[in-house]
Amino acid sequence: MTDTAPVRIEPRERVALIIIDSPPVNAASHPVRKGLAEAIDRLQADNGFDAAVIACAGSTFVAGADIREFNSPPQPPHLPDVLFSIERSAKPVVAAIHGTALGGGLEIALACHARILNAKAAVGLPEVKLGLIPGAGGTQRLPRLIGMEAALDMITSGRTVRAEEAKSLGLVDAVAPDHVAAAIELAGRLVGGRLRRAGAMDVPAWDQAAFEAKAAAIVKKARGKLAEGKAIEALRLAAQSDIEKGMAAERAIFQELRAGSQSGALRHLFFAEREAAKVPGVDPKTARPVEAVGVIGAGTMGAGIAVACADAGLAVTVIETTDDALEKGRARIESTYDRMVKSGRIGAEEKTRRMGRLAFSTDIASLATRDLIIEAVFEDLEVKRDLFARLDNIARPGATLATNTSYLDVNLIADATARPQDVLGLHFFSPANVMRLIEIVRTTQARPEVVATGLSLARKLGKLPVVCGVCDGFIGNRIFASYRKQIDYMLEDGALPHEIDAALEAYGLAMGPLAVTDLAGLDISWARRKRLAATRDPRERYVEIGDRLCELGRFGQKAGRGYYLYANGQRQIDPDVTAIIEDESRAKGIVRRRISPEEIIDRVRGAIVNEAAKILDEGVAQRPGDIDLVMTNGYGFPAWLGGPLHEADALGLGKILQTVKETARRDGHGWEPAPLLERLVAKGESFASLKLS
Ligand code: 3H9
Repeated sequence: MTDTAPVRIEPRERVALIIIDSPPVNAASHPVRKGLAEAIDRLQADNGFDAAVIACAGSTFVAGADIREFNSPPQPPHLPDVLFSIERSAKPVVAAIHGTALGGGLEIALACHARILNAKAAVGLPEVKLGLIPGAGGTQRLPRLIGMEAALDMITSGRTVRAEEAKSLGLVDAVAPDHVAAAIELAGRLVGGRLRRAGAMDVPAWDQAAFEAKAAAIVKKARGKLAEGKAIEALRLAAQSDIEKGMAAERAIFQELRAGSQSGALRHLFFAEREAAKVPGVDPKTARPVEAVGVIGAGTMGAGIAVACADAGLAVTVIETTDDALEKGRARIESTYDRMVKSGRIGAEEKTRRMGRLAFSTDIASLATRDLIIEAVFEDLEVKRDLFARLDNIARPGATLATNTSYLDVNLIADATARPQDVLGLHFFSPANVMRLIEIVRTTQARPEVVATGLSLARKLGKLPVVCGVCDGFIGNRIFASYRKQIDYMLEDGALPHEIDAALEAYGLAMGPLAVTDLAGLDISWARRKRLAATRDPRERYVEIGDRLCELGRFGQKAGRGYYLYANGQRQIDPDVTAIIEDESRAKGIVRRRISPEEIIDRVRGAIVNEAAKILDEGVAQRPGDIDLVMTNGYGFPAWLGGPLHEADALGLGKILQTVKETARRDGHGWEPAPLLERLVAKGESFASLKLS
C-alpha cells in the first residue's frame, strides 16, 4: 500500500488506523473494496496490531457504493464479503465516522464492532432513493442493532439521521468531537473482550402487527416504486434467518433492482442533478455574496420565496404597495411558520428566530442596500417592466435583480433597466418554500457571475437549480402548455376529465393534470390564453372548453367548481362539465369516440418529448437531463421513470416519433415533429447520446 493508495494503514501504537482516501466522497469503489480487504487481512496477520479503526480522509466517511459502477457487472471483492471479514475479525474493529456515512458506507460501519460518530456527522441508508435496497447487510444488521420498526423507518425513507438521534437509536456507541481519537481509545479497550457482532445478534423483541401496519402504509405511499416493498421483504428476513441467509437474499434482491429500469432511471436523475450545477462559461466561484435579499410582492409566491430565504438564514425585506397588503403578506408568512410548528418540523423558538429575519415595508427604497432583489408581483409584462425601471434607480450598483415570472420574456424585463447584465429570472414553483425546483432563466445579456449568483442562492435555499434560456414558459411551463393543449384536444375528441386524470395517474403522475388545473385555478391559464390570443396562429387547433368554464366562473377548487365539482371536500364528476364538453365537440363537428388510457398516455408523452426536443434544439435547455429534472421536480412526473426523455430513450425514439407524426396529421399546425427528434431517429441515436456531444 502506498500513500496514494485509496486505503492506507497508519499505525497508532498497537491500533491500525485504516484510512480510506478516495476523493470526492470515498465511495466504496473496486479499488477501495480491494484496499479495505487487504487492510483487514493485514490486521489479522500483523502481530504489531491488536485492533483497528476505519476512518476516512477528506470531507466525509464513505458515502456509499460507487454508483458509477452499477452499470457494469460487479467486480470482486464484493462489499458483503469484505464486511463479513470485518465482522468476523478476532481483533476489534471500530468505525470512526465524520461527514455522512451513507448506504454502503454505513454498512461498513455496521459490520464493525463499535461505531463512534463525530458530533457533526450523520448516517443513513438512502438506497431506496436510487431504486435499490441496501445490498451489503444494511437490511440485516441495522434491525438487529436498532429494532425492526426503527430500521423500517430509516431504510424505507432513506432519511439521514444526525448524531444525537443515531445515539439514542443505539446505532452508534458514542458521539465525540474527535471521533478518530475516541475510536482509537475504544478499540484499545475492546482488545481481549467479547466483541459485539451485529450479525450474530437476534433482532430485539418487536411488535409484528405494528410493523406490518406501517409496512402496508409505506407500500401504498410508494405507489409505482418497487424498492420500498422489496426493502420490507428483506427486513422481514432479518427476524427469520441467520445473517448468511438473510444477506444472500438481500444481495439477490439488490442485484435484481440494480439491473432494473427503476434504479437505472433514478441513478440517471442522481447524476443529472450533479450535472445541472455545471454551466459552461459560468464559474461557481464568481457568485456574488448574498446575505440580504428583498422580495417584492407578498402574495402566495412572494410569501413562499420570503419563507424559503428566511429558512436559509438570509435577512429578508418584504415589500408591498399598501399597509393592508403588507399585513396580509405578513400573516400569510406567519401562518406558514405556524403550520411548521404545529406539524413539529420546527419549534416555537425557531419560528421566532426565522420571523426575526424578516422585515416588512411599503417603501421600496428600503431595498437600496440589498444584495439581491426578487420581484414576485402580478404576471404582467408592463407591470414588471415599470417595476424594474424603478428598481434600477433604487438598487445599489452590483445588486442582482431577479424576476419570478413563470412565462414572460425576461430579456424585455431586463431591458427596462440600464443594467440588463445584472438581471435574471428565478422561477420558483409553488409552494416556493417547499418545492425544490428553481428555473434560473439566463437572459442574453446576463453576466456569468449573475447566473452563478442565482445558482449559489438556489443551493443556499436547499433547492435544485436548472439553468434555461428565455422563451415563453421556459422549460417546464412551455412543455406543460404543450401537453395541456393535447389534453384539451382529447377532451374534444372524446375523453372526459376523470378518464384523462385516471390514465395519467395510473401512468405515475402525482396528480391528474385537470385536477392540477382546478387546484392552480383556471383563471391563470385563461389570462395567458387571452394574452396570446392576438398572436395565436389562426391555423392552430384551439379548444374553447377552458374558456367556457372560466366564463361561467368555474375557476377551479377555490370556486368549488372547475373541471370537477367540489362538495364536502370531495372531487366529483360534474354532469354540467360533461355537457359543456359534448357541446363543444358538437360545435366543431367532432364525432366523439372512446380514447383508451394507452392513447391518452401516448399522446401526452409524444407532446412532451416533441416540445422538449425543440427546446433542446433551440438551446433553451442545455441537456436532456435538465428537462428530466424539471419534469420530475416541478410537474409530478414519476422519478422512477427517470423523466420523459430518459423514458423516451428506453421506449425507443422511433415509437415516439410515430405518435408525434400521428398527432401532426390529426392536429395540424404547431405539431410538426421536432427536427432533432427526426435526426435522432434517422441516426438511431438517443437523447442520452446528446450528453456526449
Ligand atoms: C449503495 O451504497 C449500495 C450499497 O448498499 C450496496 C453495495 C453492494 N458514487 O453530491 P455532490 C459524486 S448505493 C459515485 O455534488 P455534496 C458526485 O457524482 C449508494 N459518485 O457533493 C459528484 O461527482 P462530480 C448510497 C458519487 O457534498 C461528487 O461525488 N449512497 C457518489 O453536495 C460530489 O457529489 C448515496 O446514495 C457515489 N455514491 O454531497 C449517497 N456520491 O463532482 C449519494 C457522490 O463528478 N451521494 N458522488 O459531479 C450523496 O448523497 C452526496 O453526494 C453526498 C455529498 C451527501 C455524499
